[in-house]
Amino acid sequence: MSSSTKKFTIAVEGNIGSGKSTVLAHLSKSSLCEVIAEPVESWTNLKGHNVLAMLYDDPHRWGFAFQANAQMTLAKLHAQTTKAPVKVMERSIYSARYCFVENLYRSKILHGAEYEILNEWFQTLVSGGSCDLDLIIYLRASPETCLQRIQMRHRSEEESIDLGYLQTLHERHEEWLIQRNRTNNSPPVIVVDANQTKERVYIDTNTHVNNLVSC
Ligand code: DCP
Repeated sequence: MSSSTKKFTIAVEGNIGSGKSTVLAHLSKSSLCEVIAEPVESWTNLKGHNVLAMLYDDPHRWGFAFQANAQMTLAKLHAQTTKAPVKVMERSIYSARYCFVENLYRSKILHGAEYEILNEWFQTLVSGGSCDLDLIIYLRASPETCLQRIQMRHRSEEESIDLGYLQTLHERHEEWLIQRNRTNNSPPVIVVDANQTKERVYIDTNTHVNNLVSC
């Protein structure tokens, strides 16, 4: 395939409140990109059930169900084809597994058996290649910045999120994307300083998307 017709898939990753949605809204204005937003709406209304609120209200009861559903919905988005040269995803099945599932397990919220079941499903879902990525853009923000942004946006389900939770999730992102301890078949990772103003973050991400397509 020539470089002009080759298609790319990018995942925009980063902690809760790091600014993924605003970066995606910005990239959606580019004719190069087709944006696939994370299905948060389907998590707050799963045939009338708000599984995101249920997760935060009682993580021991709902952590497994929430993450099973998140993995499945994300796998479907990975399999979706797009017309534009660059498909941009908000998060991926990889952050569901390496950040959220891992964090719930290490916090002793997920039982060992639940963790193994989710891991087995994850391995099966990614094994066919439909979840492959060409690039990860990591919006790296301090947990303090993320907390401020979460408090400003007032998503009702997230009122219980505190700095400690964001710090542990930040560590999971760092282990995965900076220390690279999941290196098997991992795509390249570009780190963008997401503590900057959103205008600076837009400029940086645009540059990386253009570089990917032109190389
Ligand atoms: N979530 C979760 N487990 C996952 C994926 C998400 O518990 N596997 C939760 C965390 C948040 C909500 O879903 O409460 C959405 O989180 P994201 O960080 O994916 O999306 P945001 O909209 O918060 O991102 P941003 O603020 O960067 O735009």
